[in-house]
Amino acid sequence: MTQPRRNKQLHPLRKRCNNALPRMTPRELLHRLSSGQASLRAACANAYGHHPDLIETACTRLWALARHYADTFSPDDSIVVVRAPGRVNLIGEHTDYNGLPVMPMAISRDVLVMASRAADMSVSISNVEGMFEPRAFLLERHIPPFAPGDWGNYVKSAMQGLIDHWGSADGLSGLRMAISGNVPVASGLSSSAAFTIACALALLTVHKRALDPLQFADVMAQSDHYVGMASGGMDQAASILGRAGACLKIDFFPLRVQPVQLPPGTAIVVCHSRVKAAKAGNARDEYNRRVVECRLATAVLHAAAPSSAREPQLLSQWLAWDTSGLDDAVARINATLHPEPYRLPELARILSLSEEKLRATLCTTKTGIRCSEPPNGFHLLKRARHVITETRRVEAALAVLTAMPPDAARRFGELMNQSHVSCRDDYAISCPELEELVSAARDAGAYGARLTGAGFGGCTVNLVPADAAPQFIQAVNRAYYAPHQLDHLPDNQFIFAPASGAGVLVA
Ligand code: NG1
Repeated sequence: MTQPRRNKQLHPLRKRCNNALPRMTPRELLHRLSSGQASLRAACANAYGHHPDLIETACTRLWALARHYADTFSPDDSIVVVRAPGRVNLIGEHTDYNGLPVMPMAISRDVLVMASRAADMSVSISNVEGMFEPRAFLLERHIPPFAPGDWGNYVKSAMQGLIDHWGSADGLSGLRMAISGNVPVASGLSSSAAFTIACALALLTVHKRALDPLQFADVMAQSDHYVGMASGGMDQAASILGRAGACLKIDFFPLRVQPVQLPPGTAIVVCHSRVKAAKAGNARDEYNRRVVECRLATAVLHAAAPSSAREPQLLSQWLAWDTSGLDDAVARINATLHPEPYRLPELARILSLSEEKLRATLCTTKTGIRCSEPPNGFHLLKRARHVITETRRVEAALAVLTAMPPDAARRFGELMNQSHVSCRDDYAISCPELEELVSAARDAGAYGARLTGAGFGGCTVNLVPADAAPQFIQAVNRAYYAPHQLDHLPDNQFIFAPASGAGVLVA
């Protein structure tokens, strides 16, 4: 059990709330917003950047949040306001749950939570946009989930994650929370991580409890299992540890973060395919199956050449004992795993396990979801090859962005293009719409274009010359959105600069 640290100096993410305002009521916040108070604008600038449009948008959202809170709960509660951003992954796809590196950046779209201490242990949540029905539950040591797929489980997962970390719900009281978000949902931009982190940060801030940001990211990655995902920790790390102006090279076990600059004169444009990559249903099954295939590949690789060390659970652990480096690891994967899909009887024989044992262990995710054998069998060679070559591309991207040669944009873009091919051909996570978008982006002059996030829909991420970004957007609009009659929709394309991570606006 970990005791909460109460030292004020260690307040969570204090560095990010340098300009945080003291606790106030929604009524006072509305008053300050209507009078355009400088300290409020400074808090917004600190979180979102100094451009007047960004500050205006932030103030408008805060206004709606305060009004909603006042109408739903009370205008006179003593409230905190926290935010947590979504993220876009530049390179390093499906590597995180293998313990291997990623390179995302936090984005300016985020989830805002206004919260106050409840008089009892109840947590009540209301959504400004009306996308989600209100929910209420009790804070307790073990919080029973709502029905599977219920959005309220994301709030519960945040609270349960922190309670598990502390080992008890002692000293906590419930919360009243109003939530507002503008991260597109089911698009691969981590709206769910932004959501859970903002809820957890609200609980921390209301109770003035401390958590080191790296530890916070670890706790939040663990809490994801509450909603049945066997994901890695990229989304949580990016949302919590994001830096304005920098993307992040993130390594796992232990979690480490290295900020890196994008090539000068480039911009990141994200294009939404408008195919929903919903994490309930098929996309989740496909995601969990990739996780299982990687574990099976690790076991088969280890069985072929056992090391004296403990049996590896993750491809990162298998790699660590293969001291000869990534190129050699790719060669060993190609030499050891056969291209034909693996069937359970063959796997059981190779791993000296009964089929039942295999189903109950390697074919079951950490969250207890049993992954049945796909009709065509498990694709181990392709999945393992993607993960290891993707790791090599992340390391190559880091080298390019650290050395920053004159042709850094072209070289980084080329690595993104190679990543996309591997995601499509070896990991099989693309879809026709993403393919169309990627080729539209290449035709429109992107240095690099690839799907981003889990795949099966969602967004592409594109590295483009900054001064040509508006023309790029128009060209992709003509090539993709207009022919699909999607061009009337809002939020098809975004220009994102790396944004700061989760933080506190009103403490
Ligand atoms: P998305 O679906 O893009 O939020 C998912 C995982 C990540 C990572 C990527 C693939 C969740 C919540 N997140 O991201 O951890 O594995 O896929 O790189 O499932």
